[in-house]
Amino acid sequence: KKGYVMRKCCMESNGKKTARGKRSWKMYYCTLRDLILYLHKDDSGFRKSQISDSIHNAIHIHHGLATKATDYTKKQHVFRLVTADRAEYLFQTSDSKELDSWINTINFV
Ligand code: I3P
Repeated sequence: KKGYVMRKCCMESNGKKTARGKRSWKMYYCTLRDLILYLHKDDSGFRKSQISDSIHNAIHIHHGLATKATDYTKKQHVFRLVTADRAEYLFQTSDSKELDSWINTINFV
């Protein structure tokens, strides 16, 4: 699965709250492949200039869980992703269909 999403970091991999100044929403082109969510600046994919970016932003979803972020009311169509190493992210999708699709793809991949 691929597509543009907005992402906000909430917790780092140690379960510690993400530092102030690093909790803003950013747009990424997101690709799920081999249990890894790659976040690129745009859909030009694994272009050379983006390789370090995408590795830096890769999220391992094995033993992670995606759920609708019903408690987050500032934006619509948001899900929360908690990873096995206790990092936590919010992702905003374009509509409710995309929301369900991302959640199901992450949880049942
Ligand atoms: C964050 C940015 C986010 C905001 C976050 C801020 O500031 O304004 O949009 O999250 O609030 O810390 P910065 O750009 O300096 O990282 P919301 O959009 O969810 O309010 P937070 O501190 O409550 O996470």
